[in-house]
Amino acid sequence: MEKQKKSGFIALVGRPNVGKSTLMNHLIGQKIAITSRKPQTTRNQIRTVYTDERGQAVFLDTPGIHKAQNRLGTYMVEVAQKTFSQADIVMWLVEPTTFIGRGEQEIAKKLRQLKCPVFLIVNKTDTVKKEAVAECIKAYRQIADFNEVVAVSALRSVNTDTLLDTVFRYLPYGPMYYDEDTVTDQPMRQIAAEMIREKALRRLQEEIPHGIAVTIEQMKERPDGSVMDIEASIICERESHKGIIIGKGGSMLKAIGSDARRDIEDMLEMKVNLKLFVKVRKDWRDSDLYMKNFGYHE
Ligand code: GDP
Ligand code: K
Ligand code: MG
Repeated sequence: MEKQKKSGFIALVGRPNVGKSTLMNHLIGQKIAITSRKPQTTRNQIRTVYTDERGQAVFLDTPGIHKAQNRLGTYMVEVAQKTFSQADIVMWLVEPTTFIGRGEQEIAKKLRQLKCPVFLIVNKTDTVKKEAVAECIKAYRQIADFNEVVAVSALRSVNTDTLLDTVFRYLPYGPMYYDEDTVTDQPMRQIAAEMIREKALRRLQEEIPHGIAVTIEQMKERPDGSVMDIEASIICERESHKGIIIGKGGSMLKAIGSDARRDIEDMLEMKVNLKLFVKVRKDWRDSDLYMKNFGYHE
């Protein structure tokens, strides 16, 4: 008789830049969620699916819980809270420090209302001494109760196997929600858009705040299957930003495009012909219409 499988949803929460996307990518062994040094890279909820002989773990990456500054901010907080309610396990990722800020207090408050198991995951242990990790755990134990505490380095995949073992110990028996070779439920278009946005954020450094979005206008495979033609627009809030994104003689846009093209080619495993445009849309972050247009909705 075949052994019964386990399955369920694991919500990843934690302040921006703590390494949620990095951890997910390393758990499933490939790049799906984009990562960067800038906070708030992840806007929508991204599901990542890990399957092995034990069953299926579906990870829900969320935007950090933080004070909403505009409509987009409010939306992100709502997504984060919704994720909690769907979870079989909540994993709280933290930096390996004893600093507990207002954001952490907020998360702790939310976690106290949950009935499901909560894990504390201390990430980036490659950057500090063992004692610092122990101190960190002690500090967090004073503000919340945890069913499990695991120290990892998502970047170097240290202890991530232990984390998976722990996850499977807690998951209930259940059905496989996805095919065994599915790694994400994000449509290719959306992943391609996120990859372009990541490259733009990297290249633009601090020059442009979070006021950019990316839309895919066209994504079409040539009939002979040789090339994927993609047309995409980078949307910014100001004319002056447009100039920066395009760069001298188009150099910045070209660099963003070739960075993104390489990643998209890796993902699709085929040649990509990428055309990038830049558009100005004032106040898109406060506009419901544009948010829908950009895919920030269910
Ligand atoms: P998110 O905002 O929580 O999704 O964070 P990201 O996954 O985008 O990571 C933010 C930054 O932290 C990136 O530059 C990562 O490379 C880095 N990072 C993530 N995990 C680790 C880790 O275990 N060790 C170190 N040294 N850096 C990490
Ligand atoms: K980030
Ligand atoms: Mg992220």
